[in-house]
Amino acid sequence: MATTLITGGTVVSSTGRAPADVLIDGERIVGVLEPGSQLLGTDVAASVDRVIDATGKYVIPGGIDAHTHMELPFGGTAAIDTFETGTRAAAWGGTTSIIDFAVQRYGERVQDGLAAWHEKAAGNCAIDYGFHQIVGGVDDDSLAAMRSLPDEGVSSFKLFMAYPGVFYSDDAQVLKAMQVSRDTGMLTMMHAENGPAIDVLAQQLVDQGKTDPYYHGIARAWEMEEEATHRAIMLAKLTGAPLYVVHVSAKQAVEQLAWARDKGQNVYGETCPQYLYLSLEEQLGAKSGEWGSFEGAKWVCSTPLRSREEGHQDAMWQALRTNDLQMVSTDHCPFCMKDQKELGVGDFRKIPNGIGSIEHRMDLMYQGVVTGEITLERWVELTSTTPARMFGLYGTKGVIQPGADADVVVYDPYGHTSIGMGKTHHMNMDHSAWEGFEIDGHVDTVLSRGKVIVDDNAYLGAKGDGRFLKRGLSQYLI
Ligand code: DUC
Ligand code: ZN
Ligand code: ZN
Repeated sequence: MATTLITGGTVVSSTGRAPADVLIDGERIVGVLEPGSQLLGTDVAASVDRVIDATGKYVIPGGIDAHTHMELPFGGTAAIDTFETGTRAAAWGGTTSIIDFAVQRYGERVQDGLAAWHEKAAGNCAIDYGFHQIVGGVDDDSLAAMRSLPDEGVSSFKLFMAYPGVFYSDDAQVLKAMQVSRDTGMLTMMHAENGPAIDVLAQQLVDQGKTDPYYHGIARAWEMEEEATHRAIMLAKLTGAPLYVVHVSAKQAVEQLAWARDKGQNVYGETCPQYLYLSLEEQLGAKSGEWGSFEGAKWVCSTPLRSREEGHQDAMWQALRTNDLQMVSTDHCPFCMKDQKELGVGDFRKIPNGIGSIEHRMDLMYQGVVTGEITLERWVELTSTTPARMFGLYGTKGVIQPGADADVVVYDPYGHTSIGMGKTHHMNMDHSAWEGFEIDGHVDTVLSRGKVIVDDNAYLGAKGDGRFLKRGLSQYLI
């Protein structure tokens, strides 16, 4: 087994930073050493197989993106990143583990949905991967099947209060699924938007001829997110289920989470880079290029982008600082403009919902360190350590310490990353929602279980490097 020493860098954890050398043996970290790496009188650097010079750089635990949708069937098409392309792009961006969503729909068996996701991913991933289970059809069979998911290493499931006729669960179904969550310790992940009300508003807008992508965000008003978040909280309170609200974008939804947490309820929330940096106003103003006003389709996702004037983006950053939100995931769900997003020309309801960001999450969140929105330690906590703790991976992932997997990123704070179209990103899309973003930092080297998979702007990994992560229960259960 090869030994590696990462030397000269500053090791950053969720609780502090210090100059230290990281010793790796095979797939594991075996030591975090004083700089200079003398161990029992031996010069460690002279005796290892490989030395990685991290002088002037940060050494952080690999990113964990706990919300991705490779190949998700949606709106008559499917998310364009496969497990192969999406996880490779993740690696480029310093993410070394993902948790994707296996899908069960009405009339289908939960076991079959999970098996299908194993088949898509196995042998194809560049980095380690786990699954949550989407339960899109809550009935007696699926409720019974859900109880054995923790034994399969799937310790969380997602329900949708949106998308009637597709993934939607009504309150009775949510209540029953949350009872399973309470009994098993599985985390209930909630897409909290009032889908039936949104569908009425969307129909009325289309009837008025308001069909541009921008109206997607008007139909999915923040009141719909606030209301559904509150309802999810109350159903979780009633049942005693641990609740994790995904892709929070409305400041009023954060207020609901903070209110419940202040009362001692076990609820958590994530936001995504798009809700920190992008806005409804910019989506409205996007009229460049070949797509004209349809350009806004690049930023159609759900929950939608929110108004900057109303202060949602500032509220998300604040909540990340105050721990009213605990994590940042991407909700990576990429669709090309050609043949995919363009299905919604003339009717925003037909635009497949989703943005691709898996490659940029670590960089985009580091930009928050540069601008002073969050600290360096909080960057690591939001993108790696808390995801590991929240989703039953901590110790193996999310931390640089002896015994942990050697998933390590060497990040150069003096480097630079320009985000452009296809030429500069590695996701499978024909565009980028992040085009034009400039990052004051750069992912230099990425190790996945001890193997260097990205170094000096070159991809050195291989399809099939990644293994399935059998997850334990969340550390956040009480
Ligand atoms: N939101 C998206 O933007 N895409 C897929 C599903 C979801 O909830
Ligand atoms: Zn969702
Ligand atoms: Zn999602």
